[in-house]
Amino acid sequence: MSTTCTSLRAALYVYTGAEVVLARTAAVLALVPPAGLPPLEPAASIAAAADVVYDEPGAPMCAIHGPWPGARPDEDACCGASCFRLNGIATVAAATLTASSFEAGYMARGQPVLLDGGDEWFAQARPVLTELGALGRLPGAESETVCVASCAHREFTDQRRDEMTLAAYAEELEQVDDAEMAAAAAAAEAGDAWAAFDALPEPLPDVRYLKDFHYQEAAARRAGWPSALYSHPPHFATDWLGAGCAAEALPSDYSFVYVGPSGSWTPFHTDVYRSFSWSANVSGTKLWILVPPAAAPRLREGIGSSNTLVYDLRAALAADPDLPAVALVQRSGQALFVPSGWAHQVFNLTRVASVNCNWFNHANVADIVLSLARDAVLVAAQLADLAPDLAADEWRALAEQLLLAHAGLNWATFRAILDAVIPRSLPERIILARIRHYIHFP
Ligand SMILES: O=C(O)CCC(=O)C(=O)O
Repeated sequence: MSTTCTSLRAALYVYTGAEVVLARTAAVLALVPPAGLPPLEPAASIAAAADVVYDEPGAPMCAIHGPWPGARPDEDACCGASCFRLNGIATVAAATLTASSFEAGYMARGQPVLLDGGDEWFAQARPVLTELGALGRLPGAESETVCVASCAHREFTDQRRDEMTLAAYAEELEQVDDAEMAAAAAAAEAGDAWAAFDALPEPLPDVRYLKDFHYQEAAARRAGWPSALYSHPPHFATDWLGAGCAAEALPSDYSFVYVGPSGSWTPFHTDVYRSFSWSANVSGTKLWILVPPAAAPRLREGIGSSNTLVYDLRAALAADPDLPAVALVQRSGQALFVPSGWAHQVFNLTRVASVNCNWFNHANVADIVLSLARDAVLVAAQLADLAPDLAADEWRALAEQLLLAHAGLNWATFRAILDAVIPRSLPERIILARIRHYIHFP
C-alpha cells in the first residue's frame, strides 16, 4: 500500500476504529476514475471492479468485516455467514441501548439489530397511517398522486408500479380480506419466524402496496397534513444522506412511509447505493428474511451488468436449505437496522404501516463510494464507444448524467452531500477532506 493510502488508513482509523471502512476505501481508491476521463480501459476496469466488488464468490468476510475490536470470545471473530446463522439477530430494548453502544455493537460491525419499544417515536403517526380510511381523509388526498406496487406482477427486477390517488388507495385498502395470511400471522404471533415463512400462501395474494411515499415532503406542501408525524429513532441520527437532502444536494429525501394490506410484500434486494436502512413498524407485523453480504453471490441471476439478485428468495431457499438466512418477525413499535449489503425480502403478515429511511455516514461511506465506483465503471463501459468522438469534458458530463440516471447518484451529487456534512465535526471533516483529496471527482 502506498504512503498516501497508509495515511488515509490512519486518518480513518482514528475516527472509526473499524477495519471495514479502511479495507473498502483502500479498494475504492484503486477504482475511482481520475480526472480526465475516460481513464479506464472498459474491459479491464470491469474486471478490476469485479475483483473488489464486495460480494464476489468466495470473498472471505473477515477481509471486509473484521475482526472487530471487542468481539466476545463466543462470537465468531469473522463476521461471516455462519456467525449469523449461529447468532441470529438480537432484539434489544431501545431505551437501554445508547447511541454509542448501537454504533460500536451494530453499526460499525455491519450487524443487524431489532430495537424494541420505540412506540413513542410513532405515536402521532399511528392514527394517520393506521386508522382505516384516515389517509384518504387527509385534505387533498383525492389529488395527491402516489405510487403503488402490484405485488403479483413482476416488472424487470421489481414489482410493477402504478400511479393512483392517495384517496383511491385508502379506499382500496379497506376492501382487502386478511384471511389468506391467517396461518402465517398465527405462526408469527407464536414467535416462530420460519414457521410463519413456511405458512406463507402460494401464490401470495394479488394486492397493492403503497411504497416509497414521501409523506414528509407531501406534508410540507399540503395544508392540513400533520408535519411532525414521527421522529427518527435517535440511534440513527448521524445521517449524511439526510443532511445532504436537507441541503438540497438531491431532489428528494430518503424517508418513506409504507402502507400495505396483509399479503403485500417486497422482493429480495439490497438497498440503494448500498446504504444502511432502518424500518420501523407503526402498526402490524412483518416477516423479514435477511441474507448476509457474503452469501449474496449464491443468490444472483443474469450476467454482466444485468447480474442482479434473485427476485423471490423463496425458490432459492427451497433449492439451497444451507443458505445462511435469518428470519425475523417485526412487530408494532420495533425498528430494524439493516446494515449495508444485507439483502432482504419482506412480507406483511397483517395490515402494516411502517416508516423507513435509507442513510449513510462515516461507518459505511466507503460502501457508498464503492457502489458508486462500480456503477461508474459500468457507465464508462457503456459510453466507451463515444470517447474518441467527444472532448474529455463532454464525455465526462455525459457519464455523469448517465450515472445519475442509472444509480440515482453521481460524483457531483455525492460531493454535494459531503459538502453538506463537512462543517459538522472535526473527525468528519478530516475523513471527508481525505476522501475528497484522494477521490478525484470528475
Ligand atoms: O417493508 C417493506 O416492505 C420493505 C422495506 C425495505 O426493504 C427496507 O426498509 O429496506
